[in-house]
Amino acid sequence: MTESPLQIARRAYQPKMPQALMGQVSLQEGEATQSVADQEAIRELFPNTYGLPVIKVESRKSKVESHGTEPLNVGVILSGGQAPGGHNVISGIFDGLKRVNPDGKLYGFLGGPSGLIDGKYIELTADIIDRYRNTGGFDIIGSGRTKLEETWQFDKGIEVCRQLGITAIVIIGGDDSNTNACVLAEYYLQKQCGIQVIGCPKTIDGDLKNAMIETSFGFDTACKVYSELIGNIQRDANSAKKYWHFIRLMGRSASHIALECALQTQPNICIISEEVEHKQMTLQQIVDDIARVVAARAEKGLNFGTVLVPEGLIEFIPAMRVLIQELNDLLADNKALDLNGLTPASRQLYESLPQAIAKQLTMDRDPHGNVQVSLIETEKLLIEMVARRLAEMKEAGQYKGKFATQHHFFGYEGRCAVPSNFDADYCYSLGQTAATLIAAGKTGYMAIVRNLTRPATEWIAGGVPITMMMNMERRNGKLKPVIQKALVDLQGKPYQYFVSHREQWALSDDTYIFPGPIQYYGPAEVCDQPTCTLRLEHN
Ligand code: FBP
Repeated sequence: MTESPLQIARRAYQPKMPQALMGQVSLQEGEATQSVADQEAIRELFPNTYGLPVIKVESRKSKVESHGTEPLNVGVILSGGQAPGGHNVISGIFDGLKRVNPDGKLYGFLGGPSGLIDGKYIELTADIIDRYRNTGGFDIIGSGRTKLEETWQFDKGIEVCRQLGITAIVIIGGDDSNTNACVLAEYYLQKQCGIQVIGCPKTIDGDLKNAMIETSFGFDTACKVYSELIGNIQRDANSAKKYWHFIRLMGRSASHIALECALQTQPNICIISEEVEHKQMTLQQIVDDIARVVAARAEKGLNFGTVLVPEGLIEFIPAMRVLIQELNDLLADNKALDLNGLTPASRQLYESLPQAIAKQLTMDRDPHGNVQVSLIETEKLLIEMVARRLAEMKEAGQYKGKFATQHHFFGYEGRCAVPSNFDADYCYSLGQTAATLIAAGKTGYMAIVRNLTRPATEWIAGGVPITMMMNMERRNGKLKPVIQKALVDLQGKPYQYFVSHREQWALSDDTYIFPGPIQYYGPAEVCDQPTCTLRLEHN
């Protein structure tokens, strides 16, 4: 046997999708749009793709609206980290193209954006697509983090597309990849080379969302997987009553994953990096807050608990951010570390850190010379510092409990999970929408599907001009047009709900929630629920 029974069953799953995408479609165009900020600068950089209208896909009784029913040859690229549902975006594009004309072809560029430049591709035939329907992972064509941002790369892309007769490219990626998709769309329009570019919102981190994009795909499944694991740990903690579990959760900068998992599982503590930054908290203040809860629970005889730590925390602590920046500068060009090069405040902070963490801060650099924060074991740092603080409190007679700990990091466990029904349906719909936009001759758009807290048949499909989501930001010392990254909104309902419950969750012995594994077959209230974040945001 080479496949599990679930794998076989999932292959036959027919994703649900918006009613409007099921038959003949027509596209309704709204008003001209503007970028979210820096309008003049963005307009100047994107003269051909700026100001396009938002598009809504609607049902239509007659013929498919497209710039002909000629077969379409399309290339697809997976960009960046894996996210559950990518294969369904691709199968949605495939089915959408075949619906326009069965002679249309879909090519997959291998290993991410570099596949386009290097001309590495496969034709995605029905046989291949069928093997990957509703599966997790990006292994159908692989992914990569090469950035498409230079003219020679765009020109190489034209050459490769011409050889294959490709007239449209779909880039499935996060904020940076979609920004690059827009730059590519603009360049191809300027060159009048007849290649459209459409983006799709992907990332488990959940930070590609805004007024037009309700959520990025993969966030739902990843959070459900992590929440299952956290729930299991909470059940264990509740049973053994002897460990504090510190759990670091992926998500790069933003704390959306940690917040969503907190809403799903109700842990004793969840740190939100955006709050830490807003309150200008020090590492010691975070440690003191945790120690306070540990001591208060110990008073009640509860020497156990759970703490959720967002992956990006360290960079949101203002003093740590300064230290990391200074270390990046000091260590540039592989120079040996000379602590005298640090400012006195940074040096003091550096020397106060547990040795192992201080070492991680100096060792792990990415190809751009930046510290790789995801490799810093913040959960261990916190454990060590909280233990130190509790020892002081014990000395002072303020704490009598026991502090035995376990640490965990959940990230890769969730990125390639079998997509939840939500992600399977959402991604397939995104793929179908992308094909619809291509058939209508659109470029510079991201495929979107909205109204996601309603049943899938009521979802609204469409396209949003990528320039509409852009502003100018400083990157590597230069002002660049980029899609705004969404951090946790401290005024938003998900965070507000968390704040209004966290004190109760901190001290209680019966508020844990145990979500259990993702369910694929059964009643909709068990299998098709979107995330708590989406439900709170959209009521
Ligand atoms: P994307 O933003 O590309 O979707 O990647 C998300 C992510 O999983 C982050 O949560 C994490 O910090 C990072 O990728 C890990 O990167 P890598 O796969 O290179 O280890």
